[in-house]
Amino acid sequence: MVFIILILLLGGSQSQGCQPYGVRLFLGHYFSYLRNSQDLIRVVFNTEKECKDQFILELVDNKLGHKLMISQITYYDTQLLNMTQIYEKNETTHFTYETFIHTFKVGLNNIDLNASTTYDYTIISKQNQILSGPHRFDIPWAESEQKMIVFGDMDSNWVQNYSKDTFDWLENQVKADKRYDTVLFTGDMAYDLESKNCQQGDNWLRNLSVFTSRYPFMAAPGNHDWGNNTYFDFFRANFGSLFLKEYNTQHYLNDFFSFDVGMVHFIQFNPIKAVYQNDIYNITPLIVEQMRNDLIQANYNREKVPWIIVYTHYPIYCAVPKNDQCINNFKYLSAFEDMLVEFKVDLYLSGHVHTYQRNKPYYKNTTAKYIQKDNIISQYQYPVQIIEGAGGTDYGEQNSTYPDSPFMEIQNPNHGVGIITVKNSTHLYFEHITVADNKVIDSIWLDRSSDKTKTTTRDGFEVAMWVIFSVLIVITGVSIYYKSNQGKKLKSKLLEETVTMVVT
Ligand SMILES: *[C@@H]1O[C@H](CO)[C@@H](O)[C@H](O)[C@H]1NC(C)=O
Ligand SMILES: *[C@@H]1O[C@H](CO)[C@@H](O)[C@H](O)[C@H]1NC(C)=O
Ligand SMILES: *[C@@H]1O[C@H](CO)[C@@H](O)[C@H](O)[C@H]1NC(C)=O
Ligand SMILES: *[C@@H]1O[C@H](CO)[C@@H](O)[C@H](O)[C@H]1NC(C)=O
Ligand SMILES: *[C@@H]1O[C@H](CO)[C@@H](O)[C@H](O)[C@H]1NC(C)=O
Ligand SMILES: *[C@@H]1O[C@H](CO)[C@@H](O)[C@H](O)[C@H]1NC(C)=O
Ligand SMILES: *[C@@H]1O[C@H](CO)[C@@H](O)[C@H](O)[C@H]1NC(C)=O
Ligand SMILES: *[C@@H]1O[C@H](CO)[C@@H](O)[C@H](O)[C@H]1NC(C)=O
Ligand SMILES: CC(=O)N[C@H]1CO[C@H](CO)[C@@H](O)[C@@H]1O
Repeated sequence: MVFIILILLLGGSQSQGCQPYGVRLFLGHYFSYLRNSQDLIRVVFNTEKECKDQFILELVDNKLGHKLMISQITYYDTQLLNMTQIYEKNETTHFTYETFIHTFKVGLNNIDLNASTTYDYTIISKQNQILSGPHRFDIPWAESEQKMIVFGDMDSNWVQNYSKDTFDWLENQVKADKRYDTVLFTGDMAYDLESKNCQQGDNWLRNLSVFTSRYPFMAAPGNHDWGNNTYFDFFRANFGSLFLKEYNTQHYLNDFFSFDVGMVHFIQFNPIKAVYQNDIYNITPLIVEQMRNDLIQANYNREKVPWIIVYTHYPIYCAVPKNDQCINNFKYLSAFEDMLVEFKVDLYLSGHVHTYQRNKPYYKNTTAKYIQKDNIISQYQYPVQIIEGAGGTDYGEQNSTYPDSPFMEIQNPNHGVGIITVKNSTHLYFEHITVADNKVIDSIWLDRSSDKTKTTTRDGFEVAMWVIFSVLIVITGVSIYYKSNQGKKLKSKLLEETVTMVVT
């Protein structure tokens, strides 16, 4: 009798802790250089209890309505994040927090991309009960246009409700079934992820699935994501999308990853130790090396994937007065900035400063060469740098502008997000939207069409010089040809005269 009640109790509490929360999508290693066809897109969620093998992922092909049941036929894994254990030996910091992270990987063998790239998915129990969904994902497959949302520095505390407009805006995108290939998050979540015994991070997970269950969430780690021991435990367990296990050493915490979406190669790097000048284990050169190797490959592949966008939490140029990073990041990050120029990176996106700010192409603290006509930027040898740090946070000033700076083109502290639209191999469109009123307050085009045909990549003066030079060459050539022909014809007769002519 007692035995049966015990089983019932256990069974009851088990299923109680088995409600999925924090449903989120990540692009898998199919999009990284590993090109792993078994890891196209990941569906990840948390449960309070272990609940191992209790879930089935049901996929429905949006075009044909074919139903696929994914459980054993695909990768499924449950991982415990035991913060209690991570901090139990720390004298100053103690957490009591456990969560179980479930990962399904959808592979090419599970779906038919020829039929459809849009799938509805539902997390159901072994007893066929719907636990979460239906949600929807798009596989970034289209060879045509790609679209990405970019923002950062956002919490879900809602003391001042500063992130509410951003959440609402994102929710409206989902409700309107807008297609975006991915969300690039420029760092700093929940202020902080591990605060209040990780409850802050746990709430953030619960709240963000409004949009992460629809759009793959590719996050850069920020300084508010690193936890009390500075090891990013919560971040990496919950958001460690494309990190490579072999790079995860005690001090090198997977600070780099990259992936391709259509026509764009994305690079994320985490230079936290460089910008806070506490790189006691000399980690930064390892990131530089990994990034250099990656950029070499990306440049080989540039015909197919013409755009390169680098994102991170930290800006190279910002305008917060007396802020060490705003004064010195161009020095602290110079090894990275040099690579942006060497490999002709198109865009550099960051967060950290709680504002929207678009900078001119800038290099080593001075204006760099580029051409701008209306809002079209072309012939830039240095990337356009944009700060997207206005996701909305109770932490710090939210509504002030910083002093104008020589690199600054526009600044706006109202909460907002950026949208990148890659039109084709020569045109990329960027716009910034304030979320409260859904208004585009800034937009630019990056135009690379003149990069290919050399004659049009010059400015007016250069073009004129080239034209004059070419005309001179042609005149010289023609006259030499004419003279030599003439010379041949009248060889013996006019030899003396020709020689005289050339000499005079
Ligand atoms: C988490 O770690 C604590 C401390 O080591 C331990 O007591 C607890 O049993 C662990 N939880 C699980 C689910 O393993
Ligand atoms: C994290 O560290 C700070 C300062 O060292 C401390 O005030 C805080 O209580 C710690 N958090 C936890 C959950 O122990
Ligand atoms: C999809 O189409 C390609 C050719 O366009 C073909 O090689 C491939 O086998 C098709 N895949 C499926 C799953 O039908
Ligand atoms: C924040 O939003 C909640 C829910 O809509 C509301 O109850 C609360 O009063 C708001 N707080 C502020 C400071 O506006
Ligand atoms: C323990 O926590 C403190 C901050 O509270 C941190 O400075 C220290 O690095 C932590 N130690 C370990 C071993 O994680
Ligand atoms: C960088 O440029 C700013 C503005 O032009 C100037 O005030 C500052 O001194 C420069 N920093 C260095 C280290 O040259
Ligand atoms: C900025 O926000 C603070 C509160 O954080 C408020 O006191 C101040 O009035 C705001 N300023 C403007 C210009 O909105
Ligand atoms: C690329 O897109 C731009 C902007 O939509 C357009 O003007 C241009 O003609 C396109 N180029 C090609 C080759 O399709
Ligand atoms: C703003 C908001 O919706 N916050 C919610 C985040 O998630 C926690 C836990 O579910 C809720 O308590 C908050 O209300």
